[in-house]
Amino acid sequence: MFTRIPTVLRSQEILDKCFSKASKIEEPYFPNKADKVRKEVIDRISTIEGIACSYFKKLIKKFPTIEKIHPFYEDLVDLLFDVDEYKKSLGKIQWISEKIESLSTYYIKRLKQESEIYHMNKIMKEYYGRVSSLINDASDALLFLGNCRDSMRKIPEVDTEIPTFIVAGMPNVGKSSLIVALTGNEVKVAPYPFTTQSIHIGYLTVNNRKIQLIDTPGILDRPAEERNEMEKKALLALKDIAGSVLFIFDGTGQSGYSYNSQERLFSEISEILRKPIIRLQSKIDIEQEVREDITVSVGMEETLDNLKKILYEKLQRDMPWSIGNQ
Ligand SMILES: Nc1nc2c(ncn2[C@@H]2O[C@H](COP(=O)(O)OP(=O)(O)OP(=O)(O)O)[C@@H](O)[C@H]2O)c(=O)[nH]1
Ligand SMILES: [Mg+2]
Repeated sequence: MFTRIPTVLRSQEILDKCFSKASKIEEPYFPNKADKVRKEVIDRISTIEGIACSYFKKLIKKFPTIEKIHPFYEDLVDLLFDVDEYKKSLGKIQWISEKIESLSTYYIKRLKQESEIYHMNKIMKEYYGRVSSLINDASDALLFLGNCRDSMRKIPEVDTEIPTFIVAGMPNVGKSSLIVALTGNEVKVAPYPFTTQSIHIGYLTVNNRKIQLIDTPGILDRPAEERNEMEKKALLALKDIAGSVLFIFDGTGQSGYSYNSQERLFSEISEILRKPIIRLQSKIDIEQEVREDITVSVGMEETLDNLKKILYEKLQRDMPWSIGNQ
Protein backbone atom coordinates (compact mmCIF):
# COMPACT_ATOMS: atom_id res chain seq x y z
CA MET A 1 0.00 0.00 0.00
CA PHE A 2 2.56 2.58 1.09
CA THR A 3 5.61 0.86 -0.31
CA ARG A 4 5.71 3.00 -3.44
CA ILE A 5 6.40 6.25 -1.68
CA PRO A 6 9.85 7.36 -2.88
CA THR A 7 12.70 8.19 -0.52
CA VAL A 8 12.59 11.77 0.61
CA LEU A 9 15.77 13.70 -0.13
CA ARG A 10 17.06 16.43 2.14
CA SER A 11 17.08 20.00 0.82
CA GLN A 12 20.81 19.93 0.38
CA GLU A 13 20.63 16.77 -1.68
CA ILE A 14 18.04 18.31 -3.99
CA LEU A 15 20.17 21.43 -4.37
CA ASP A 16 23.26 19.37 -5.13
CA LYS A 17 21.37 17.43 -7.76
CA CYS A 18 20.07 20.59 -9.42
CA PHE A 19 23.27 22.59 -9.38
CA SER A 20 25.65 19.84 -10.36
CA LYS A 21 23.54 19.06 -13.42
CA ALA A 22 23.24 22.75 -14.27
CA SER A 23 26.97 23.34 -13.94
CA LYS A 24 27.67 20.74 -16.62
CA ILE A 25 25.66 22.62 -19.22
CA GLU A 26 27.71 24.15 -21.98
CA GLU A 27 26.46 25.29 -25.33
CA PRO A 28 28.30 24.50 -28.56
CA TYR A 29 29.82 27.29 -30.57
CA PHE A 30 27.65 30.32 -31.18
CA PRO A 31 28.82 33.07 -33.56
CA ASN A 32 27.88 35.60 -30.90
CA LYS A 33 29.29 35.20 -27.37
CA ALA A 34 26.33 36.91 -25.71
CA ASP A 35 23.91 34.50 -27.44
CA LYS A 36 25.96 31.59 -26.20
CA VAL A 37 25.98 32.77 -22.58
CA ARG A 38 22.29 33.64 -22.69
CA LYS A 39 21.43 30.19 -24.02
CA GLU A 40 23.58 28.54 -21.35
CA VAL A 41 22.06 30.46 -18.50
CA ILE A 42 18.52 29.81 -19.77
CA ASP A 43 19.30 26.11 -20.05
CA ARG A 44 20.70 26.05 -16.52
CA ILE A 45 17.59 27.68 -15.14
CA SER A 46 15.33 25.25 -17.00
CA THR A 47 17.40 22.33 -15.77
CA ILE A 48 17.21 23.42 -12.16
CA GLU A 49 13.50 24.05 -12.45
CA GLY A 50 12.97 20.70 -14.15
CA ILE A 51 14.85 18.66 -11.57
CA ALA A 52 13.45 20.39 -8.51
CA CYS A 53 9.85 20.66 -9.65
CA SER A 54 9.56 17.20 -11.07
CA TYR A 55 10.95 15.80 -7.82
CA PHE A 56 8.51 17.83 -5.72
CA LYS A 57 5.62 16.82 -7.97
CA LYS A 58 6.60 13.20 -7.67
CA LEU A 59 6.48 13.47 -3.89
CA ILE A 60 3.07 15.13 -3.97
CA LYS A 61 1.76 12.46 -6.29
CA LYS A 62 3.18 9.48 -4.41
CA PHE A 63 2.33 10.54 -0.88
CA PRO A 64 -1.25 9.42 -0.32
CA THR A 65 -4.03 11.92 0.18
CA ILE A 66 -5.28 11.08 3.64
CA GLU A 67 -8.94 11.66 2.74
CA LYS A 68 -8.69 9.13 -0.03
CA ILE A 69 -7.18 6.23 1.85
CA HIS A 70 -9.25 3.48 3.42
CA PRO A 71 -10.47 4.18 6.99
CA PHE A 72 -8.37 1.28 8.26
CA TYR A 73 -5.22 2.99 7.03
CA GLU A 74 -6.50 6.39 8.02
CA ASP A 75 -6.85 5.27 11.63
CA LEU A 76 -3.35 3.86 11.72
CA VAL A 77 -1.80 6.86 10.00
CA ASP A 78 -3.52 9.10 12.51
CA LEU A 79 -1.77 7.19 15.30
CA LEU A 80 1.59 7.30 13.58
CA PHE A 81 1.97 11.01 12.95
CA ASP A 82 0.31 14.40 13.01
CA VAL A 83 -1.96 14.37 9.97
CA ASP A 84 -2.34 18.17 9.90
CA GLU A 85 1.39 18.61 9.79
CA TYR A 86 1.52 16.03 7.00
CA LYS A 87 -1.00 17.98 4.93
CA LYS A 88 0.78 21.25 5.64
CA SER A 89 4.12 19.78 4.59
CA LEU A 90 2.74 18.56 1.29
CA GLY A 91 1.09 21.95 0.78
CA LYS A 92 4.38 23.66 1.42
CA ILE A 93 6.19 21.49 -1.11
CA GLN A 94 3.46 22.26 -3.62
CA TRP A 95 3.78 25.98 -2.97
CA ILE A 96 7.56 25.91 -3.29
CA SER A 97 7.34 23.99 -6.53
CA GLU A 98 4.94 26.55 -8.01
CA LYS A 99 7.13 29.36 -6.78
CA ILE A 100 10.19 27.88 -8.50
CA GLU A 101 8.23 27.59 -11.72
CA SER A 102 7.13 31.19 -11.76
CA LEU A 103 10.55 32.38 -10.67
CA SER A 104 12.16 30.47 -13.53
CA THR A 105 9.72 31.89 -16.06
CA TYR A 106 10.41 35.37 -14.79
CA TYR A 107 14.20 35.06 -14.90
CA ILE A 108 14.19 33.48 -18.34
CA LYS A 109 12.09 36.37 -19.59
CA ARG A 110 14.57 38.82 -18.15
CA LEU A 111 17.48 37.01 -19.78
CA LYS A 112 15.82 37.17 -23.17
CA GLN A 113 15.79 40.96 -22.91
CA GLU A 114 19.39 41.14 -21.75
CA SER A 115 22.32 41.82 -24.07
CA GLU A 116 25.20 42.22 -21.66
CA ILE A 117 27.05 39.12 -20.53
CA TYR A 118 27.89 40.72 -17.22
CA HIS A 119 24.19 41.23 -16.45
CA MET A 120 23.30 37.74 -17.57
CA ASN A 121 25.69 36.28 -15.02
CA LYS A 122 24.29 38.56 -12.38
CA ILE A 123 20.76 37.40 -13.19
CA MET A 124 21.89 33.80 -12.96
CA LYS A 125 23.46 34.33 -9.55
CA GLU A 126 20.36 36.03 -8.31
CA TYR A 127 18.24 33.14 -9.55
CA TYR A 128 20.53 30.57 -7.91
CA GLY A 129 20.27 32.42 -4.62
CA ARG A 130 16.49 32.63 -4.67
CA VAL A 131 16.00 29.02 -5.70
CA SER A 132 18.42 27.87 -3.01
CA SER A 133 16.56 29.70 -0.33
CA LEU A 134 13.23 28.35 -1.57
CA ILE A 135 14.50 24.78 -1.53
CA ASN A 136 16.12 25.31 1.87
CA ASP A 137 12.76 26.52 3.04
CA ALA A 138 11.41 23.04 2.30
CA SER A 139 13.82 21.47 4.81
CA ASP A 140 11.44 20.91 7.70
CA ALA A 141 8.63 19.68 5.46
CA LEU A 142 10.97 17.23 3.76
CA LEU A 143 12.30 15.90 7.04
CA PHE A 144 8.79 15.47 8.39
CA LEU A 145 7.58 13.70 5.25
CA GLY A 146 10.63 11.44 5.34
CA ASN A 147 9.66 10.31 8.82
CA CYS A 148 6.04 9.82 7.74
CA ARG A 149 7.22 7.65 4.90
CA ASP A 150 9.28 5.48 7.23
CA SER A 151 6.35 4.87 9.53
CA MET A 152 3.84 4.36 6.74
CA ARG A 153 5.96 1.70 5.17
CA LYS A 154 5.57 -0.33 8.34
CA ILE A 155 1.79 -0.48 8.04
CA PRO A 156 0.75 -3.99 7.11
CA GLU A 157 -0.66 -4.54 3.68
CA VAL A 158 -4.20 -5.61 4.18
CA ASP A 159 -6.48 -5.91 1.20
CA THR A 160 -9.37 -3.65 2.12
CA GLU A 161 -11.40 -4.61 -0.93
CA ILE A 162 -12.07 -8.28 -0.32
CA PRO A 163 -14.19 -10.05 2.30
CA THR A 164 -12.16 -10.66 5.39
CA PHE A 165 -12.35 -12.76 8.50
CA ILE A 166 -10.37 -11.56 11.47
CA VAL A 167 -9.26 -14.52 13.54
CA ALA A 168 -9.33 -14.00 17.27
CA GLY A 169 -9.00 -16.10 20.39
CA MET A 170 -6.71 -16.61 23.39
CA PRO A 171 -3.07 -17.58 22.79
CA ASN A 172 -2.45 -21.17 21.78
CA VAL A 173 -6.01 -21.98 20.84
CA GLY A 174 -4.92 -22.82 17.30
CA LYS A 175 -5.40 -19.58 15.32
CA SER A 176 -2.22 -19.78 13.26
CA SER A 177 -2.56 -23.50 12.65
CA LEU A 178 -6.06 -22.98 11.34
CA ILE A 179 -5.07 -20.21 8.94
CA VAL A 180 -2.25 -22.31 7.58
CA ALA A 181 -4.58 -25.30 7.22
CA LEU A 182 -7.17 -23.23 5.39
CA THR A 183 -4.93 -21.14 3.19
CA GLY A 184 -1.80 -23.19 2.67
CA ASN A 185 1.59 -22.03 3.77
CA GLU A 186 1.66 -18.72 1.98
CA VAL A 187 0.90 -16.57 4.95
CA LYS A 188 2.18 -13.01 4.84
CA VAL A 189 3.63 -11.71 8.07
CA ALA A 190 3.69 -7.98 8.76
CA PRO A 191 4.45 -5.98 11.89
CA TYR A 192 1.48 -4.18 13.35
CA PRO A 193 1.98 -0.61 14.59
CA PHE A 194 2.13 -0.11 18.35
CA THR A 195 2.19 -3.78 19.15
CA THR A 196 5.19 -5.97 19.62
CA GLN A 197 3.51 -8.48 17.37
CA SER A 198 2.95 -9.11 13.71
CA ILE A 199 -0.24 -9.92 11.93
CA HIS A 200 -0.48 -12.88 9.61
CA ILE A 201 -2.49 -12.65 6.44
CA GLY A 202 -3.61 -15.61 4.38
CA TYR A 203 -5.92 -16.03 1.41
CA LEU A 204 -8.22 -18.84 0.43
CA THR A 205 -10.60 -19.30 -2.45
CA VAL A 206 -14.06 -20.72 -2.00
CA ASN A 207 -16.34 -21.05 -5.04
CA ASN A 208 -13.93 -18.86 -6.97
CA ARG A 209 -14.21 -16.12 -4.39
CA LYS A 210 -11.12 -14.89 -2.64
CA ILE A 211 -11.37 -14.56 1.11
CA GLN A 212 -8.81 -12.95 3.37
CA LEU A 213 -7.98 -14.28 6.82
CA ILE A 214 -6.10 -12.13 9.29
CA ASP A 215 -4.49 -13.61 12.36
CA THR A 216 -3.73 -11.11 15.06
CA PRO A 217 -1.51 -12.70 17.68
CA GLY A 218 -0.92 -10.44 20.63
CA ILE A 219 -3.57 -8.01 19.46
CA LEU A 220 -6.91 -9.70 19.90
CA ASP A 221 -5.85 -12.35 22.35
CA ARG A 222 -5.75 -10.42 25.58
CA PRO A 223 -8.27 -8.66 27.77
CA ALA A 224 -8.42 -4.87 27.40
CA GLU A 225 -6.94 -4.04 30.79
CA GLU A 226 -3.67 -5.50 29.58
CA ARG A 227 -3.51 -3.16 26.61
CA ASN A 228 -2.14 0.34 26.57
CA GLU A 229 -3.92 3.24 24.87
CA MET A 230 -1.99 3.00 21.62
CA GLU A 231 -2.59 -0.73 21.38
CA LYS A 232 -6.29 -0.16 21.95
CA LYS A 233 -6.45 2.38 19.17
CA ALA A 234 -4.41 0.24 16.82
CA LEU A 235 -6.82 -2.56 17.56
CA LEU A 236 -9.81 -0.38 16.81
CA ALA A 237 -8.49 0.22 13.30
CA LEU A 238 -9.31 -3.42 12.60
CA LYS A 239 -12.99 -2.67 12.88
CA ASP A 240 -12.78 -0.69 9.65
CA ILE A 241 -11.99 -3.81 7.72
CA ALA A 242 -15.21 -5.12 6.26
CA GLY A 243 -15.97 -8.61 7.35
CA SER A 244 -16.57 -10.87 10.29
CA VAL A 245 -14.63 -12.24 13.17
CA LEU A 246 -13.81 -15.88 13.58
CA PHE A 247 -13.44 -16.52 17.27
CA ILE A 248 -11.70 -19.70 18.28
CA PHE A 249 -12.39 -21.53 21.52
CA ASP A 250 -10.19 -24.30 22.79
CA GLY A 251 -11.95 -26.72 25.09
CA THR A 252 -9.02 -29.07 25.59
CA GLY A 253 -7.39 -27.07 28.35
CA GLN A 254 -4.20 -27.30 26.29
CA SER A 255 -4.00 -23.57 25.77
CA GLY A 256 -4.04 -23.01 29.52
CA TYR A 257 -7.17 -20.85 29.47
CA SER A 258 -10.51 -21.79 30.94
CA TYR A 259 -13.61 -21.64 28.80
CA ASN A 260 -14.86 -18.85 31.04
CA SER A 261 -11.88 -16.62 30.40
CA GLN A 262 -12.24 -17.31 26.68
CA GLU A 263 -15.90 -16.28 26.91
CA ARG A 264 -14.87 -13.06 28.57
CA LEU A 265 -12.47 -12.21 25.79
CA PHE A 266 -15.18 -13.11 23.30
CA SER A 267 -17.61 -10.60 24.83
CA GLU A 268 -14.96 -7.97 24.88
CA ILE A 269 -13.97 -8.46 21.26
CA SER A 270 -17.61 -8.35 20.16
CA GLU A 271 -17.98 -5.12 22.05
CA ILE A 272 -14.86 -3.53 20.55
CA LEU A 273 -15.16 -4.62 16.96
CA ARG A 274 -18.97 -4.64 16.72
CA LYS A 275 -18.98 -7.16 13.96
CA PRO A 276 -20.73 -10.43 13.36
CA ILE A 277 -18.75 -13.18 15.06
CA ILE A 278 -18.56 -16.84 14.21
CA ARG A 279 -17.79 -19.08 17.18
CA LEU A 280 -15.60 -22.02 16.50
CA GLN A 281 -14.20 -24.80 18.65
CA SER A 282 -10.74 -26.04 17.76
CA LYS A 283 -8.67 -29.20 18.19
CA ILE A 284 -11.73 -31.41 18.02
CA ASP A 285 -9.50 -34.43 17.42
CA ILE A 286 -8.57 -34.16 21.11
CA GLU A 287 -11.16 -35.27 23.61
CA GLN A 288 -13.13 -32.32 24.99
CA GLU A 289 -16.66 -31.31 25.78
CA VAL A 290 -18.28 -30.14 22.56
CA ARG A 291 -19.78 -26.72 23.24
CA GLU A 292 -19.94 -25.03 19.86
CA ASP A 293 -21.96 -25.78 16.73
CA ILE A 294 -18.94 -25.42 14.53
CA THR A 295 -15.95 -27.58 15.36
CA VAL A 296 -12.70 -28.01 13.57
CA SER A 297 -9.41 -29.86 13.64
CA VAL A 298 -6.53 -28.93 11.40
CA GLY A 299 -5.90 -32.59 10.70
CA MET A 300 -9.47 -33.42 9.68
CA GLU A 301 -10.12 -32.33 6.12
CA GLU A 302 -13.90 -32.65 6.37
CA THR A 303 -14.04 -30.15 9.25
CA LEU A 304 -11.99 -27.67 7.21
CA ASP A 305 -14.26 -28.11 4.18
CA ASN A 306 -17.26 -27.61 6.38
CA LEU A 307 -15.77 -24.42 7.79
CA LYS A 308 -15.03 -23.06 4.32
CA LYS A 309 -18.66 -23.65 3.39
CA ILE A 310 -19.78 -21.80 6.51
CA LEU A 311 -17.48 -18.87 5.78
CA TYR A 312 -18.88 -18.60 2.30
CA GLU A 313 -22.48 -18.75 3.50
CA LYS A 314 -21.68 -16.10 6.05
CA LEU A 315 -20.43 -13.82 3.29
CA GLN A 316 -23.51 -14.46 1.20
CA ARG A 317 -25.70 -13.58 4.12
CA ASP A 318 -23.84 -10.66 5.73
CA MET A 319 -21.88 -9.18 2.86
CA PRO A 320 -23.58 -10.16 -0.40
CA TRP A 321 -22.02 -7.06 -2.02
CA SER A 322 -18.57 -8.35 -1.24
CA ILE A 323 -18.88 -11.51 -3.26
CA GLY A 324 -21.39 -10.31 -5.82
CA ASN A 325 -19.03 -8.79 -8.34
CA GLN A 326 -15.54 -10.04 -7.77
N1 LIG B 1 -4.35 -31.76 18.22
C1 LIG B 1 -4.46 -30.56 17.66
N2 LIG B 1 -3.57 -29.60 17.95
C2 LIG B 1 -3.68 -28.40 17.40
C3 LIG B 1 -4.73 -28.10 16.47
N3 LIG B 1 -4.61 -26.84 16.08
C4 LIG B 1 -3.53 -26.34 16.71
N4 LIG B 1 -2.97 -27.27 17.50
C5 LIG B 1 -1.78 -27.11 18.35
O1 LIG B 1 -2.02 -26.11 19.31
C6 LIG B 1 -0.85 -25.38 19.58
C7 LIG B 1 -1.13 -23.90 19.38
O2 LIG B 1 -1.46 -23.68 18.03
P1 LIG B 1 -1.22 -22.27 17.29
O3 LIG B 1 -1.83 -22.41 15.95
O4 LIG B 1 0.16 -21.87 17.39
O5 LIG B 1 -2.11 -21.36 18.23
P2 LIG B 1 -2.30 -19.78 18.15
O6 LIG B 1 -3.68 -19.50 18.57
O7 LIG B 1 -1.89 -19.28 16.84
O8 LIG B 1 -1.30 -19.30 19.27
P3 LIG B 1 -0.65 -17.85 19.44
O9 LIG B 1 -0.07 -17.46 18.11
O10 LIG B 1 0.35 -18.01 20.51
O11 LIG B 1 -1.76 -16.94 19.86
C8 LIG B 1 0.20 -25.90 18.63
O12 LIG B 1 1.00 -26.81 19.33
C9 LIG B 1 -0.60 -26.61 17.57
O13 LIG B 1 0.09 -27.69 17.00
C10 LIG B 1 -5.67 -29.16 16.18
O14 LIG B 1 -6.62 -29.00 15.39
N5 LIG B 1 -5.47 -30.35 16.79
MG1 LIG C 1 -0.34 -17.86 16.30
